[in-house]
Amino acid sequence: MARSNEAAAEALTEFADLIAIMGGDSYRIRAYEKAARSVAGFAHDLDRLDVKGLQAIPAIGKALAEKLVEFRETGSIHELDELRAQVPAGLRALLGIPGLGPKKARQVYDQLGISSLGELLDALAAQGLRDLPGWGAKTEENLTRSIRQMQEAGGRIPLGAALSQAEEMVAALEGVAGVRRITYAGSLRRMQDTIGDIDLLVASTDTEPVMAAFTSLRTVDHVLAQGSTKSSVVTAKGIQVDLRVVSPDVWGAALLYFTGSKAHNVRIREMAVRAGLKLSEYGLFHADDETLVAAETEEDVYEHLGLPWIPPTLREDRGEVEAALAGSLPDLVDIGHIKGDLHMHTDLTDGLASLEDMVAAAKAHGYRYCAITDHAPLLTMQRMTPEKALEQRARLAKLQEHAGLALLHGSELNIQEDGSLDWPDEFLAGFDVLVASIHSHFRLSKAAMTKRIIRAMENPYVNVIGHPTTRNLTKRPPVEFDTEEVFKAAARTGTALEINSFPDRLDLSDQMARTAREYGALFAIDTDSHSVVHLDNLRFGVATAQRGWVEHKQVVNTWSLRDLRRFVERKRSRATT
Ligand code: DGT
Ligand code: CA
Ligand code: CA
Ligand code: ZN
Repeated sequence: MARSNEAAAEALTEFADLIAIMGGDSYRIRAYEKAARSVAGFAHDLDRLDVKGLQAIPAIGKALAEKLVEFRETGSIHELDELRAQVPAGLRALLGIPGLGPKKARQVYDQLGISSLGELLDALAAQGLRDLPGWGAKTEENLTRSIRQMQEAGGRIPLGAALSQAEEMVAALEGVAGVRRITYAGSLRRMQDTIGDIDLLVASTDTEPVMAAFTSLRTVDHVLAQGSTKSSVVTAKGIQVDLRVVSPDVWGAALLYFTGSKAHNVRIREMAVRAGLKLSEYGLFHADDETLVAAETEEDVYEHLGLPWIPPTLREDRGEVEAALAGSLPDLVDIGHIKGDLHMHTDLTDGLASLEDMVAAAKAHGYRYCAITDHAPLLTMQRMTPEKALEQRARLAKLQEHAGLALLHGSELNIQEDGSLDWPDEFLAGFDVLVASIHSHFRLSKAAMTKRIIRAMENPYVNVIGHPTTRNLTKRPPVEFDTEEVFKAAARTGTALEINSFPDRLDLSDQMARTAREYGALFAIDTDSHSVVHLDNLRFGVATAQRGWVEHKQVVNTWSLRDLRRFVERKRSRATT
């Protein structure tokens, strides 16, 4: 989405909130909310449209179109500024607190004089809100939970942003004199979906120049601590980075220690103790005479603990030590196993690249096949039609002649509130493969959501459920459904669950994938690419799958084209017999 669309959507949302807080009429509030969503989902850059063009966007009438033009030209909207001026600053400070909403914000401000998040938290702690009209103990609880969720997510950085920051720093320090090895450790090496801080590890015998180079990197905003073996900085993007320098001969022990997780470390340290050994970041030692047993490589340390090397993505003390001891670690999916991407968009809907460019990019990634899955008509702002889909199919057939990989024609269908889909089965039958996803009605009851997803999976033409929980790590919590029911149905109907590789989605999450796997579900690790560069996100999806213990044979897009086609055919034929 273009940045200007995002900014305009934000202004419209603020409009809606301010009208609500002033007790304005609900029809107007809804109109602004709807317009905000419409603008946010609009595929083209608003900047290119005049008042007339803007009115072609759903939910944008003439008055709103004029406001959008004003916003673009002056950077603000007069009427919005006036509204802002009418709302006291303390009340405005309460806007945007998750779970509060404009009406409740007004209540706590008017009746209790609360005008900051801190005051609100104090009042919650003192159970001082439950007696307000319309509130109760449950309301307090829900609000506390929402705020906690925001605060927990607040300090953590999505994996994608952390990784590019870390790689940039590693590249800048690699050449510094005396640096023998350098890598990132911690939750980033374990590829957790969000990262608290980045941990860099350097092997060197000369710490001084490394520390000097680290603390004076261009991306460093300020230095928190500088020592001879440990320093911490905060980058311009607000990310904390810790750097440790260790002696090259203890590299393995240090890497193991600083990769964590803490829980994994505790487990293997206990194993060491039981074996009469002692494990620290300096090595594995005999407990009695402190002689060194192993330190140089991770493999060495694990081996002397009686364990095979355990991949970092598994190191969470979620059974990996037991599995390693039993020789039953999962045969994890790896990036090299992926034979094609089953979820890619083009500029026919909200993608940025042409069909030709997306196909070329898939080929450049060495794929055997790829599926083009533009949005279907029910996502109305994308303006898909059957004619356009058929025309795309013809273009794809033409491209196939010289493609060098199999081009599959698909679509990303919209799972409606009741679980039905965009097109009738006869039309769906013309596609090679279909993804179906939730793009609306995120807040159904758990029971209704479960039924909705299962109904979609029961459609014989749906092969993959896209981003199954619709979570966005910085914006939206996951939708709620009965995981057991849904994952069982996925296995039963032969519908793969997507592990969406977009770094702010990673959906299914690691833990959800682990559960789904236990119910026998299959997976598709897709990028949901909306541009050529997004294809590179695959590694995030693969890492998430690994963290969910997913094996390569459980991932349908590691299969040969023939097996993938059989997977599609089997589901279709089961339905017609
Ligand atoms: P984060 O930064 O919150 O995303 O998570 P981590 O796992 O990167 O944690 P962090 O940065 O506090 O520490 C990096 C690693 O260092 C951690 O995964 C394990 C190790 N570590 C840190 N503190 C302790 C500790 O008190 N005990 C043990 N056993 N290991 C620790
Ligand atoms: Ca960390
Ligand atoms: Ca750290
Ligand atoms: Zn998509």
